[in-house]
Amino acid sequence: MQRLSPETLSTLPDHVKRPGYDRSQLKAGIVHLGIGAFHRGHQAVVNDAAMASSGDLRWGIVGVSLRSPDTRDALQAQSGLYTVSVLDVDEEGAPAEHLQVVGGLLKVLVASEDITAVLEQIAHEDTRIVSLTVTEKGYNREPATGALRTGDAEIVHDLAHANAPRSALGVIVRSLDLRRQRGLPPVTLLSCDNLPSNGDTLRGLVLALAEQIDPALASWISAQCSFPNAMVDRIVPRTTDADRARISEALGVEDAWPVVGESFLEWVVEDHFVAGRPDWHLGGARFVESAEPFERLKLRFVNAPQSTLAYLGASSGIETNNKVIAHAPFRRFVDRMMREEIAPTLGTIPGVDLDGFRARLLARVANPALPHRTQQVAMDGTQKIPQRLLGTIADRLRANQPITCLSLAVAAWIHYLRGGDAGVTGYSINDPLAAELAQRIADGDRQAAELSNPADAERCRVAVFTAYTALFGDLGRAPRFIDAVARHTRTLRELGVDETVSSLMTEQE
Ligand code: CS2
Repeated sequence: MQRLSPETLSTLPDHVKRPGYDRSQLKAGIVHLGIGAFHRGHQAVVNDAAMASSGDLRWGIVGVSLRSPDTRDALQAQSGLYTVSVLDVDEEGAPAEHLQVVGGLLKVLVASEDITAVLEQIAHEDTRIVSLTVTEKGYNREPATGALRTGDAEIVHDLAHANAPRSALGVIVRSLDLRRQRGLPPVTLLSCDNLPSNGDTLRGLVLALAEQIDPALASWISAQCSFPNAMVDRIVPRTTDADRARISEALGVEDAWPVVGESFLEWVVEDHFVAGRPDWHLGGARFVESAEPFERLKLRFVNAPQSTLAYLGASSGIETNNKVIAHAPFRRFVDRMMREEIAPTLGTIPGVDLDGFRARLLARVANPALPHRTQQVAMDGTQKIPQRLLGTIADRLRANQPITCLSLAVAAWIHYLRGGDAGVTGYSINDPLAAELAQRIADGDRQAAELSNPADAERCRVAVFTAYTALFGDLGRAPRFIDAVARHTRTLRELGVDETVSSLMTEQE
């Protein structure tokens, strides 16, 4: 089979959408750090639509992989072209797939192979925006406070070798230094990761690192560059070999790394761009003065239910989130958690009807055409749980409100870390702090072994675990929180996930 490439574009079937502009005229206005599936199925799609509608072609994208050459190796032979497959079900419930070839990605650089090329690309005069999807752990931050983890191995390295950085933060700081030294204009740094106030967070981390390298540089960045906050939303699971084969077959040419996603797409961005920006609103983005309410909605009302379903599912041996939510007790549980415990913490969000949003989210997760692996969503819990679940719990405890369902979500995570239900095998914990988590669980078990009353022993296990302040902050010492979680971890271990959730739902009816 021939490869997808500029030469084979004209051979694609008519139903495949193609770039609606002249690729040869593109300039590289955007450098994107973390060129994984999410960016390619989200920002790059909006950017393509905006360039096609506006004719402003200054916004081609140079992708950067910080470590792995995989994406570059797959896309180089395709001159950066790749397919986005939108997978939904039609009105009769049959899977429906729409294919689009995205053209805005010019090339992919691999920082671990050639850091100079990456730094020079950001320090190029055409670059106006540096955007990021490096996932939560790519920010080298303390999960509870968001502060720079100065003891982190990557940060220690970047402080010692500021000219050859490894972390995304180090790359940004060094390349901004080159821009400043060369008298080039500042750029906008745009985080597109699922973090609270992601732009402000990125700004704080970049400045903290820059300050230690050169305070004058920190002042320049602070005065010149902008860091808009943004809410991003689209379910984009990891591409499978079956996706590759099906999509290549439909194209009639091989695409080595297409991206699959749902039709739903949201991007709410604060309009603070110091060096101009594409007309992304022409591709479906919304520009606002403050993205904070939307980010909160996203983390608490989209990501928290997804994580909860993933922990319930992964620890009871269910492979994908659409299958987890197809199980009625799990669906009713998550619906109730959203309605009774999360929605009241969200306040009023302009233009958003929370009941409609909840129903739509449940339908999005249930999409049978788009299986999202529970283990994929379950990974990196330490980096996700604080903003997805713990903030909501802390708000509710402050207001003296029940946390029955939310504490079960946290307990399900702990149950997952302990290996899940009896008989569920074959997974390992994928988390940058996995060793610390395992140590806490072992310490809790050792201390609990000294207690004869099973309820006291369980409480002790949970208290030792949640005393991990870098993760839980003060919440981890709150007796109401510890009691609520311990009640559930005990039943999860004794009865398993299904019975715990089912009996909770019956009990509350
Ligand atoms: C998911 C997200 O993997 C995960 O942690 O919760 O990738 C989620 O699908 C997206 O944020 C949806 O916008």
